Amino acid sequence: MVRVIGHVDLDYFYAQVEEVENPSLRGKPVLVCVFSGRTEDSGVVSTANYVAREFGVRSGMPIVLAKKKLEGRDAVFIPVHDERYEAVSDGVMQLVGERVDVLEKTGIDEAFFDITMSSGADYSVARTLAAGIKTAIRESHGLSASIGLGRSKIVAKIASDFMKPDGLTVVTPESTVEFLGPLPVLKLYGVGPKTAEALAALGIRTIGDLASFDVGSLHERLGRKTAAYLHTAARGEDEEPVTERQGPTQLSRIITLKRNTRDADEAFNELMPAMDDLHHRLVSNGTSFRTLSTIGVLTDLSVKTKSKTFENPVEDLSLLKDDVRGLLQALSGSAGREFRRVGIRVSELSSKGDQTSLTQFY
Ligand code: DGT
Ligand code: CA
Ligand code: CA
Repeated sequence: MVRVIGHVDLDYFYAQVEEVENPSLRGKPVLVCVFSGRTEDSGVVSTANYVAREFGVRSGMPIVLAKKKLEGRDAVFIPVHDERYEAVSDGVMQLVGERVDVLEKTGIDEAFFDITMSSGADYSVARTLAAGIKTAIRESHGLSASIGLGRSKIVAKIASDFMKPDGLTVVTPESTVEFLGPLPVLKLYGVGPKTAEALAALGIRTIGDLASFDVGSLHERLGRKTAAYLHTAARGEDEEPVTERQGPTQLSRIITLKRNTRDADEAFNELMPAMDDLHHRLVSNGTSFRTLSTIGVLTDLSVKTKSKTFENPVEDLSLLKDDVRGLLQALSGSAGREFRRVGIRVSELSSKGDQTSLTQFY
């Protein structure tokens, strides 16, 4: 099955958090710095906003050098506030986690996600979901993020970096080879300066050069494993799954209706098998949930949801058919358009024997 993998990365993260904290900083060069304390200016730039980057300032640059580049520019130098960034990171990750099938956090400001199921493997639905994630991050944290979507982690990661800041780059399976082709090999995950140099010696500079290079000769020069990896990566065909590190935070099922409709009962009847399937998944894992949502993808591909939160964890989803029907009716009433797809989602999950999360509920 074709997958829809995403990579989300917050823009100029530490500096942007500082701008949210103090909006008067906007428009000025802002540099978040790790001051080593040896002398007033010793230390390095942790990150800088895009205004400062215009003047050549980069992460890791000595503060002294950055000061030179920004002389007379009214630049602001701020010490790092790690706890602040951690808290924002937690909030953003939770919010993204609630909107995707699987989330894999890979750094303080970035994560891979899989939305194959929730998009029904439809890249136009996936684009809408990703735009919704960006909006949610902006609305609840005031931050811009860049998102890339593609068939694999390699493609998603390159795509999120492609149009920074505030980017949304969707690389469909069909356009993958064309998208990757002109990019330098250094953009490929796992290709550092050393490998890039070895490849340059073979006349390989772009990912396209790599994709069309004879695999046999690549084996000879770089060894079997590296060659095999590079060959697959150059086509964006890596199979590496997105893996949740702490168990899922939500589970969902979405289906495409036989025909577009505003009729909630008709939609409900078609959703039933998916609801049963989700019920069995929950029972077999011993998982209960507190929030039940229905999802409607409308004919204009906009995505709407209605949710209901229960006071205590619910173990038996099959008892909630009337609630699901009611949520679908409310959704259809407020949507103003026909449904194209409908779905069901349970979140705020807890598992039997998971005492810590159970006690949190009481
Ligand atoms: P972006 O994603 O290019 O818009 O900019 P950032 O600043 O978000 O860069 P990213 O995603 O590579 O790093 C996330 C945060 O990690 C960044 O805001 C500050 C910190 N960081 C990144 N590189 C360095 C570094 O070289 N030194 C230190 N101390 N911190 C760094
Ligand atoms: Ca970033
Ligand atoms: Ca990052």
